[in-house]
Amino acid sequence: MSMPYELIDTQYSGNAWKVRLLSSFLNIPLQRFPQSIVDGDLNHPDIKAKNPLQRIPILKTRSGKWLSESGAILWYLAQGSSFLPKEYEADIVYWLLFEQLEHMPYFAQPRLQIHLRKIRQVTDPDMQAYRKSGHCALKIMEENLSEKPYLVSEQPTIADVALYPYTQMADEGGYELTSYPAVLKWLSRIQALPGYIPIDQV
Ligand SMILES: N[C@@H](CCC(=O)N[C@@H](CS)C(=O)NCC(=O)O)C(=O)O
Repeated sequence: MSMPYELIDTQYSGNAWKVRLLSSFLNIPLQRFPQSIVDGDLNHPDIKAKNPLQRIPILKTRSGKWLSESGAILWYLAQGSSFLPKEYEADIVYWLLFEQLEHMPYFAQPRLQIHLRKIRQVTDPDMQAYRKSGHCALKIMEENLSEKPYLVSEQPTIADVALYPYTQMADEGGYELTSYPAVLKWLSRIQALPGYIPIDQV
């Protein structure tokens, strides 16, 4: 077995879960260095030297360089595997950008503020505004997933891994997904893949 990759993460970050999930699907060993966001671990100069934005996940690549941004890490780890097929690279870039620009903020923020930090109510207007944008993203996913089992093809790719965590945890931000049957089936399909791990698996 090859040397494990070093991953700086936190247990309940959806962005970090993407990396652990892909590593488990691909049987890539990881050595985790979990941080506590609330305790200010990310303010440490060591973290700033690895990612000037002081956010996790951060992965040490084989060249010794520290790589941040979950989409970049997924791309790096998936190279040469079925999760990054050459013929769908442009489609995968589309979904990675979609996830960061049109999806993740509208799911991660209400989850963080309502469920994790408990500083907002589900009915607060700013939380409703996040969900309004999030529903636009869900409609686009629903249309695509009504035509095929995974976002870009018949097989799972890093596009699915990128979009999965925050969609799966949407209820923690006050979302109701019953009007997205294709999205719900896709979530179940991903959970049934060999190597699937839940967010709280240590
Ligand atoms: N675009 C980044 C976002 C990373 C991110 O926001 N990570 C959160 C945890 S989910 C974090 O480190 N938050 C700490 C902070 O912003 O202070 C990615 O996809 O990796």
